[in-house]
Amino acid sequence: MGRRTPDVGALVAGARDGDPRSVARLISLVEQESPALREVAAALAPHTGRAQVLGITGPPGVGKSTTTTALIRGLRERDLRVGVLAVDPSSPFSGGALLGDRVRMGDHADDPGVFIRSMASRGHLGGLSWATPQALRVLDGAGCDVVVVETVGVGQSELEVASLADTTLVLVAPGMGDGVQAAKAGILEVADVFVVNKADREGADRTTRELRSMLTMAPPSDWRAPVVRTVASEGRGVDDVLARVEEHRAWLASSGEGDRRRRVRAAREIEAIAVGELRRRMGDVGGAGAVDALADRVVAGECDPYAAADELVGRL
Ligand SMILES: Nc1nc2c(ncn2[C@@H]2O[C@H](COP(=O)(O)OP(=O)(O)OP(=O)(O)O)[C@@H](O)[C@H]2O)c(=O)[nH]1
Ligand SMILES: [Mg+2]
Repeated sequence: MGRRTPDVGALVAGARDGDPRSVARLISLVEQESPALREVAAALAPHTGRAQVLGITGPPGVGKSTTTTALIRGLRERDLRVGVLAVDPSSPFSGGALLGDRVRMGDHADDPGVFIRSMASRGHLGGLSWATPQALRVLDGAGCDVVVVETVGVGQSELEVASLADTTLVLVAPGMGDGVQAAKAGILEVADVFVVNKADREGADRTTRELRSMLTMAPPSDWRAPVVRTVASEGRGVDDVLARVEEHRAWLASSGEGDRRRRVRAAREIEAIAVGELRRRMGDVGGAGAVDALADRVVAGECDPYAAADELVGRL
């Protein structure tokens, strides 16, 4: 099998058998925007839609990776297969098949039920890579019951992770002044579960109280985000987080909200692909100097830019 002509069928079959190298290769094809992507997507489609996507966001250093590692342990105890996509992590993970060279491995590197992959965020700082939804599909297709997406909460990325996830965990820690700030930044609406991590530190009570009182002011909803306290570095509170995640999963199913979120997600994906395709065709159309020729006419006052744009679009 050459690098240039991947045997997509074999890779997808391998991924479904839990072969980490096949999973890694498929995610690489996604990252490289391989021409084989369409074939990959088509081959994966019948095998996707099962995984629960768990978004984890929060400010730098709040304990996202530590929490993810603790969640992996809890999920493995429940005999669930876990995938992890870390978007630009600055700290190492442990516990599973390393799908690439950007994340260092820890103590239980040989667990075949865990796939971990780090992805560079492209486009904007801290934001989710455009490739993340496709990589999610690979892990879903590879039979992961839960896929955790960790992204550092700066700017828009917590909103982005929430748009990808079925269930979004927002982490805060005492003493970082994050409780209030998080709420102000609109995080209140995206959090399905709040986690006050580093509960071993002073101020955890206050942060928890602040969050709870802010939540009482949120607009009424069928689902009220619970506030859970954890000491992720010691695994404390993690079972409680998993219990809330399970409750949220059940609520998503019974309320119809789960289907609604997935439809929104699929619609965004389709739009992004379509816009990308239009851009590419636009490039083809404009490539032969067509835009330059139109620009000359606009500069010469022979036509206005709207008419020129219409002409260009008309050639697509
Ligand atoms: N005291 C205490 N320290 C913790 C806890 N959880 C994590 N830490 C420590 O906090 C530091 C940051 O943890 P990470 O899990 O790397 O945090 P992160 O949010 O993934 O960080 P970035 O990916 O860089 O944004 C590490 O030194 C952890 O050991 C906790 O519950 N209590
Ligand atoms: Mg991290």
